[in-house]
Amino acid sequence: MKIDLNQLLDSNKNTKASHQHSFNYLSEQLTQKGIDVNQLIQKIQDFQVAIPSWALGAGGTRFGRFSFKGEPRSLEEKIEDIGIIHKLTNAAGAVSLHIPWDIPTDYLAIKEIAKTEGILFDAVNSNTFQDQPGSKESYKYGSLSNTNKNSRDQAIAHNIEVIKIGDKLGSKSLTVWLADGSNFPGQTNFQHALQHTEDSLKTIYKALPEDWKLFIEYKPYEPNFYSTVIQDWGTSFMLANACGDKAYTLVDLGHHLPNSNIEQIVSTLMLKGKLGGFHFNDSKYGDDDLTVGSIKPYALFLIFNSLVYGMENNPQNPYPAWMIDASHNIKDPLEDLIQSLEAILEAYAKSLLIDQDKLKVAQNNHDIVQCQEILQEAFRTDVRPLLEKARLNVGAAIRPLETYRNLNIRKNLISERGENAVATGL
Ligand SMILES: [Mn+2]
Repeated sequence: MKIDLNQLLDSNKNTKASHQHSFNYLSEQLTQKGIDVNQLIQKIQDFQVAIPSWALGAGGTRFGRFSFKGEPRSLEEKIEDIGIIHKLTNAAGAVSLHIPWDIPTDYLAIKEIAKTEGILFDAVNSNTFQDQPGSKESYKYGSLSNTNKNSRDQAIAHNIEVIKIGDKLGSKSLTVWLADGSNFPGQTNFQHALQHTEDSLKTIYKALPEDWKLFIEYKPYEPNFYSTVIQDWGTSFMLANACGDKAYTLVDLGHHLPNSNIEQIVSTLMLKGKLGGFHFNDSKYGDDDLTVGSIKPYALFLIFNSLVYGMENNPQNPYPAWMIDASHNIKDPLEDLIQSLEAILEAYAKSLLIDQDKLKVAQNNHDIVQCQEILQEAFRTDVRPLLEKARLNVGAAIRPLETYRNLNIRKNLISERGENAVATGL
């Protein structure tokens, strides 16, 4: 299904007056503070987040999966769904493919659909956390870290295959997340597991095209519950350094133990020029993969403060690759993604409002109260009219979720694809 531009214009007509009213008020307030509102809106307009190919269908838990109606039945339909979100929000201009769940069958056709929808191919993701039908070796006891060389070699070959697939589509980076670890004390030798992982990653790294990056994701636990080989940012950072200049750490918000200071991790990595990728989600207990901003919006704002500071002050760090890594178990996946994008842009816009010069003075004067006031002044600002304006400027929906519902998009997808259409891959 395609969204007609006239439908968007019609929908915007109904909300334009109330948007204009709140935008004028906010714009005047910000201008009085010496903020360049147009520059701010341009930055919001430019911010693009990749949608992973596994996020368009209903996810599940280890207890079960409740499918959502009208799910995309092919990679083509997944990209069409991202196109719908992008038309509404102007913030989802990229797709991140999971291999082997979403291997293109017709590269030219896929590239054409993506081009029509204005979607770029961002990082490609390898999968060595499950055995594929017919595969010779098993990952039951690990992939890149396995004591069995044949399993390691198979996992290395898979990653190199993923690079080749991504290269044909125009991707420029590979994300490696390993499920490798152990469930019980004594099960593995920590040093051997780490050494094997480093050696395997170095072999994959050698296969990277010149202009590619390798992102190494970390996670403290799950699916293994005693130890994980790449358990934290320090291990990832160490491995990235061992690989070389094109290897970076990837931060996934859900991949930390409770109450970890993620904003500090971000700052450290950007200072060292090693934050390559970033996965958004929210969590209450562990890697819950909940809608971005649904649980800890203030933490997200503080993390964005570190990200914005790094983007403005650390030329040694590349522009990070943004992706939403959430799971939609009971919500319409497209509505959930629209909510996540809104939360991301809100946190981004708020952190752009922080008066960095004033904050620096307050920090140097050890005026802690003033430091907090400066941060919270930005956080308390309702920036939604700025987001609306950024969308209105490019012909997207002023209020994407409202428009999604008014246009009956899910109903249309169901009538096109059927009630029982289940997303491939998951
Ligand atoms: Mn992730």
